[in-house]
Amino acid sequence: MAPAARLLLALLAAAAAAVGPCAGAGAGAGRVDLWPMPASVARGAQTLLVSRDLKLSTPGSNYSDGRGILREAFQRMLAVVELDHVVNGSYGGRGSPVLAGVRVVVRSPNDELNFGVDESYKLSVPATGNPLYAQIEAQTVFGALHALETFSQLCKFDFNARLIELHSAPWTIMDVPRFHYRGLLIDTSRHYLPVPVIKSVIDSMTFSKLNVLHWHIVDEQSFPLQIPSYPKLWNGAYSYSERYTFDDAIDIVQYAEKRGVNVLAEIDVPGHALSWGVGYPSLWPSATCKEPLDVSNDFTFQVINGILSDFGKIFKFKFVHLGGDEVNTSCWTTTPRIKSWLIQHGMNESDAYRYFVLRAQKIAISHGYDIINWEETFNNFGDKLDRKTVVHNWLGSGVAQKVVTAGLRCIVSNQDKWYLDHLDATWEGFYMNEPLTNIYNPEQQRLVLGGEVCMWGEHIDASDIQQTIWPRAAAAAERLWTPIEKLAKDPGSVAARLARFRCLLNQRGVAAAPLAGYGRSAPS
Ligand code: CP6
Repeated sequence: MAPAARLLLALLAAAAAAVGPCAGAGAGAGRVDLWPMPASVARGAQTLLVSRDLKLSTPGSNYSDGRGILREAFQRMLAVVELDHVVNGSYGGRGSPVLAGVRVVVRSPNDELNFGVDESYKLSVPATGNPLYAQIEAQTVFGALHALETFSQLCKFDFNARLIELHSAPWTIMDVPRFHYRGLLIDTSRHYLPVPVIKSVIDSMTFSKLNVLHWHIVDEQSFPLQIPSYPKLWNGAYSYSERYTFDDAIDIVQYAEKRGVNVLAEIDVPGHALSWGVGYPSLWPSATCKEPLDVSNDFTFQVINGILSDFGKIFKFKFVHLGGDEVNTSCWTTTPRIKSWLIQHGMNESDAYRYFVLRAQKIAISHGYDIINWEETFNNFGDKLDRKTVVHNWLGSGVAQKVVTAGLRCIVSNQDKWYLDHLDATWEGFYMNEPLTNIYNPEQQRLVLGGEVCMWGEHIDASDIQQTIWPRAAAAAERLWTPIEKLAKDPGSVAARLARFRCLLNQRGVAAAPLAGYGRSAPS
């Protein structure tokens, strides 16, 4: 191409981008506008109209929907596609077939969510038939929820005609996640997040099929959760109002479960736990040296046991996260009482760190949990970790390969790519971060459970958490959902589709930020 022509094309592309990608968001004809991209998609060329009385039917389903998970998800789907905005009677004269309803067949009667539940589904939207019904088949209701989300993304609201159109029927979509663990971390210790904000984060996760909310509840700065076994722990909250009751926590978990989202609770020990001592000062090594938690005192482990016992009544996920990162043991050696305990037990500082982590692991296992620990525990004494341990990477790339070579399971969150608090980390970087880098053996690949993007709370709160999470978390969500052979090698080729998904989030009330470099320049 001649340089002048290339320049002209570049200018045209820049002009189109400057208009903003939402301009074309409603059109949808002739392209696959789904995020994350399903495992397999076939489509045709027929436009359908979606009935404003779209029906849910469940013929011959083994699943009774006693908790209303499916019915409520269907109602939420109707709300996000804005069926209530469709004007009565406006179907006349359009001549397009009208989709009357969605038939859902769920094979398993079990509606208990947990790690590894079957999330696969098949969604077909025929182009002919009278009445015309979309068909969803899934092993579990949680696969059916993903199918409803995919269906909602096929529906395009036409603001002119006040109709919902569904282009490119017939559709046949077969879908299954690449990884079982697709997480997002929130941090309620550095800034309190009100319950409705946490719920809105959960809602937004379902739009890109993320399925684990990692709740970093407590840290050095505040202890916001009520623990009935040790009722003074939440004295470490910022204020009386910046706290979660036991019932709030149950409410959040149930809210998440009904949407197919597991809640992973974390207590980060022995470091990152200073706030515990506000209510129980004997957990501190001394009044002047306050973390890590006192390793020499049995009371420390009684409190951990009490917390995990109460967790058992709230958090039904198979895993609990016990932290274990960034432990600076100097308070242990500078506090004479603890120093002599170490000598008496023949331990140096790193022995005591290991002793603490392993004792906490045993307590968690006694309450029926498998454990997740941050990677420092593996880096320091990986061979001693309980075999139920999942190692949570964060310090950079490369450790996953070492973890699976050692036969342990792993979750990937390398901070150079998947830390949302790094504001200069780009969506392209989020998209391209591959959890199986340098892991080729299929058995070892299976030990990588998935990955998680992390929204640490030091610099964000309720006012800006959603715009900091989205759209970059969605870029990671496609990496974790879509088969690797269908992922873009060049993120530029998915920019327009992600930008349209970003607009969809805005339409649904999620304050997702514009894609930097696409439709707007990056803030400098
Ligand atoms: N808090 C806790 C943090 C971090 C970690 N643990 C953290 C460290 C470095 C960066 C971001 C977050 N704020 N408890 C590390 C897992 Cl860059």
